Formats: sequence, structure tokens, C-alpha cells
Amino acid sequence: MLKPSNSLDFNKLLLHQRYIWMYTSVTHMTVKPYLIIFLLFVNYSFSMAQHNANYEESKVPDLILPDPFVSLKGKLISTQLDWEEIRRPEILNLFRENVYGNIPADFDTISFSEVQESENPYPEKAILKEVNIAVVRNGKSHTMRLNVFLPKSKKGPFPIFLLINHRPNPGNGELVEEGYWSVAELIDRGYATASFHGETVAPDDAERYSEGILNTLYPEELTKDDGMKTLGAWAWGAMRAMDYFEQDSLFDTKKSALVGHSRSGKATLWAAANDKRWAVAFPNESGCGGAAISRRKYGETIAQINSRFPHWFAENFTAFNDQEETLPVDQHMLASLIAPRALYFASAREDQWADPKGEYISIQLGSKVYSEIYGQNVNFPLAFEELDSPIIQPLAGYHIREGKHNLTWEDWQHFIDFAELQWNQFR
Ligand code: GTR
Repeated sequence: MLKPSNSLDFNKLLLHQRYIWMYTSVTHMTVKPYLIIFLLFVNYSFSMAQHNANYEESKVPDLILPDPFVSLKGKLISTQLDWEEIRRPEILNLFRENVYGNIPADFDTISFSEVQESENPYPEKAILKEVNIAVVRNGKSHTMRLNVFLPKSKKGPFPIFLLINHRPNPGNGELVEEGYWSVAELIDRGYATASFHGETVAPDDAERYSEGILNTLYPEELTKDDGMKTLGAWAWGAMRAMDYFEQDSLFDTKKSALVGHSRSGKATLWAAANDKRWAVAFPNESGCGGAAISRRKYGETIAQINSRFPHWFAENFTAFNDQEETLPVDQHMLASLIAPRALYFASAREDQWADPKGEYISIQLGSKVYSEIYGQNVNFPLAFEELDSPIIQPLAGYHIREGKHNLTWEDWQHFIDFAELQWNQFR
């Protein structure tokens, strides 16, 4: 079985994932030539999409963005009450209807049990809990797996970092991909950390995405144009993980952080917008449909993402293929929904496909909610081109690091610094 590597670029990652999936589904067959041709085609069409994308600032349209602080009825929103009662629910609903689809909140029961299936890679410093979260609705049940590490040398309650993971499951009993999920370092700093794999909730595959909670728990979503698909399902998974943390006094959920890279970063942002129990959100290099402003059409566009990943967003999102200007929202407004909790965006210099500048502008604009509505002194005075170090400040932060699309220990270090600042000074 292939092992995941820390330095896969987009092309290799895609190829790698497809290969893993096909490998597991044809375990005892020889790989047929048509599979190889198919893989080459997938890789080729992705390279072409990347190649044809716009990477020139001079070709980025003038940005005319929807205003987070004017309601659909034209009311100027300037008070906390109007924000929380009128505009915030409006924006959340616009994203639900047009972009990500529903996150059904109802189920009949939820229960948690521990199993022991994997070897603990850090027996000297961490306790490993493998938790099955069983959710029942209308007589049908779905079980998702959450892997939790706790510091061995300390007593809780522990602050908690949850990672939504979509990278290939090692499949060889290994739970942790070093760097990508920096368990040992988080434990050394005195934190609990947990992760679930997207596949345990909804497969990341256009043919099979319904073979998780959609088929078992929420089949009606499959028939709706604003129905939940994979990214919404992963956000639902993060909520169930939070249900688990909340019922165990070992966890200090007021000091909670949700982390996700790339497609999982998109789910992270959507989960934190919907679930106010998360104190801090860290969407890393989440790009199109995540942190980046869609109307810039720089790097990946809505049309490209919907055609390559038709199982990620609600069906309604396809109406905005090559029609970004008609979207009633843009991603800075999703950022604004996290307030008054804390938000941090991260980019990588060589990750042009995810539009680092669009990610930065999005937090620059979205974080205006902290000053305009909540009276906090948050601002990003530097232009993208002037940035030379991470912005670690109360409530909203950002960094861009050198290198390729990936989640690395360098990213985690800034996340921890930012989270500690929020937890120690402002809670
Ligand atoms: C790419 C996709 C991006 C991003 C990335 C990833 O193929 O175009 O939107 O999600 O995958 O998840 O690594």
C-alpha cells in the first residue's frame, strides 16, 4: 500500500488519491491498461485546468463585492443586534442555499464508545482514544471514527485542536502523518488533538459520495438543489466531534480550534460558520470555495471546481459557473460569520491555484466585522505585496509561507501561537 508523503503537490496528490481508491477497490485484480489511461487523463485534465487558469493580476476584474453590512432589504447594519438578528442569519442562509447546501441538525440519538484497533505511535507521551460516534436517525445508524490524543503527563481539561483530514488513509494501521498532523508537538505543548477522516462521514468521490451519512441518515438531501454534499457532510462530522468533546470534562471546549487543509479547509470554514462552539478556525490554503474571493477568478474558478468536484458543493452552486458576479455573497462574508470568535487564514507562496492574495483580501475585508460591529481593534493595514511576517493579533490573523500547497509544522506553529493569544488573553 502506498504511504502518504508530506510533500505532494496538487497533481501528485490527485493522482495518488485516485490510485489509492482504485487500488483498494481492485485489490486482487491486476491494474488494467484502461485504468492507467484514465489516470493519465485525470492528471492531464487537471494540468490543463491549472495551465489555462489566470495568474495575472492585470487580468483580475475590478472587485465589486457584496457588502456584508447592508441587509437584503437595504438596511445599513451597524449594531451587534442587527448583525446577529438580521444580517448574519441572512448571509449564513445565502451560503447554505447557493454554495454549500444544508447541514441537517436533527438526529434521534448519538452515542460514543471506545475501541482499540490501532497502535499508539506516541505511547510515552500520549493516550490514544479511538472513538466511535454512532448517530441514529429514523431507525438507521451511521458510525464515524474519531481519533483523539491526550497528553499523558498532565491532567485536563485540555484545549483541543481538531483536524479534518482527507489525505489518503495509510491503510497500514498508522493514524498520523507527521507534519500534516503534528500530534507529538501539540501534545508537548499540553494540548489534546483529534482528527477524523472525511471518508468516515462521506467519501470524497463523485460516484460514491452518498455512501456515508447521506444514504443512511439524510437521504432526502440527495434530491434537493440545496442539499448537502461532501463538504457539508465533513462539516457535520466536525459538529459530531464537538458533541463528543462537550460531553467529556477532559476537554476545555472554550479553548477549541478547528483545522483543515485545502478541501478540508473549505469544510472547516463552513463548519465554524455554522457551529458557534468552535473558538478558533484555521482554514489552511483553502482557496476557491474556501477563503479566496471568487470574483477575482485567479487560479481555480467556480466553474473549474464544480466540474472537477461535482460532489463537493450544493447543486445550486453550478448556477455561478463563469457567473461569479451574480453570486449574492463572496467569501469575505463567510469569514465575517466567524465573529466574534477568532479566525486565521493561511496561504503558501507557490500555491497560486488557491489564490493567496484572494485569501488575504478576504480576511482583510471579512474581519471588518470585528471593528464595525464588535468595536474591536482589528485591522490588516498592509497590502498583500507588503507582507513579510505572520500577522498574529487578537481575533484575526494570517500568514503566507514559502513553498507549495501543503499543511506543515511551520503552519501549525503559527496556528498554535495565534490560538494561545486568543485563549490566554481574550477568554
Ligand atoms: C485541488 C482542488 C482545490 C483543493 C485541492 C486540495 O485539486 O482544485 O480546490 O481543494 O485539490 O484539496 O488539495
